[in-house]
Amino acid sequence: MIMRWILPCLLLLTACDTSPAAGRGREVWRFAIEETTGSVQDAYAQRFKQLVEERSHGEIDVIVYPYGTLGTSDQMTEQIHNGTIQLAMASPGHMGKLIPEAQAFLLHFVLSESQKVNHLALGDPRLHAMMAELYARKDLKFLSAFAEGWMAWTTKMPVHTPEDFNGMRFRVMTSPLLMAAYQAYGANPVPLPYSQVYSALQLHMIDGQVNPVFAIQEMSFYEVTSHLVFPHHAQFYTTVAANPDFYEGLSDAHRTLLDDVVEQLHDEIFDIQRRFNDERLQEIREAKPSMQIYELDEAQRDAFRRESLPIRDLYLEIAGEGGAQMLEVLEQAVERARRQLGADGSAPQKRTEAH
Ligand code: 6CS
Repeated sequence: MIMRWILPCLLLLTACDTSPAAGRGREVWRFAIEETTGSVQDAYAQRFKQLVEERSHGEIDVIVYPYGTLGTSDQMTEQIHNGTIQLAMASPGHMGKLIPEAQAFLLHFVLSESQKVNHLALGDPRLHAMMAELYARKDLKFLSAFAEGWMAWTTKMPVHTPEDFNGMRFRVMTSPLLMAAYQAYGANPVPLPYSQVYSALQLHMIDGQVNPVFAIQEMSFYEVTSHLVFPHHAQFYTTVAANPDFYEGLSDAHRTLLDDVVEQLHDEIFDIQRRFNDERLQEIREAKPSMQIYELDEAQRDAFRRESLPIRDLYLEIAGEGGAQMLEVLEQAVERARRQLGADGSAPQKRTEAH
């Protein structure tokens, strides 16, 4: 609670040179991420910092705040709103409370099995335009969105069928649709902030959680679970958001610079997340040889897919007309990307190499 007020005040006091007005000398752009140092979001933010600082020839300093320094994801969104920070990662897994339509990206079995197809689809300009409109209504500037890899389950017991979730206390991010999604499999979903997941697993308050492999490794979730399961049901998807007054107040040159960097990073981060997820899976294997690591087969995935379908109706109920449009455009984008990339993109890749 104290941090909630003291930190923003401190940032305000030290932000005298962050005025967006042109010609006031050096600017400071504060960028909060929802993950720790060494994560995919950190790689994004560090590269963003490097490119912005280089291209502005010292006119802009970017300060990256890793998860934990400014509070939870919800608190970071609040800080973009009140302008104490200029930029932040904002994942629909938490943001869905504020923008229900964004929960389309949390639905299971909507995406392709091919990461290339998903990357192309998730970059669809129509999706970005819709997100921009929704964010603007909530007084946020939408800058970009990208996937961070396949979501994987780490649990204390084997999971092959929806019945295996029966009664399992399963941690999800805090958006309501995620709770419903795991209730549909029979689990007892427990919404918790990211920072509390490890200790909740360690203290047996929960039996499992879901996150991409790089996060499972760096947050040590594998240490306190025994099974790592790849259902390939969803990707971890996040957005980059800014304070709208900050964005509008930038000089034309700095706004263009920001837009260009964000555009460039969209493809760069795709390769980075693939590398991180592949390398970290190997690290988990080496650090804990007893970890049971497996993929669900097609029949098993079908069973989960069937159980997940009613959640689409719930999504449409929660997210209304805008949500229906978002889901339709997302499905069309996936289909179009599948056709565009052909067999190469749409053929299931050797999955353990393509997380
Ligand atoms: O599970 C979570 O809450 C978090 N997981 C990742 C990979 N990034 C940020 C998010 O808050």
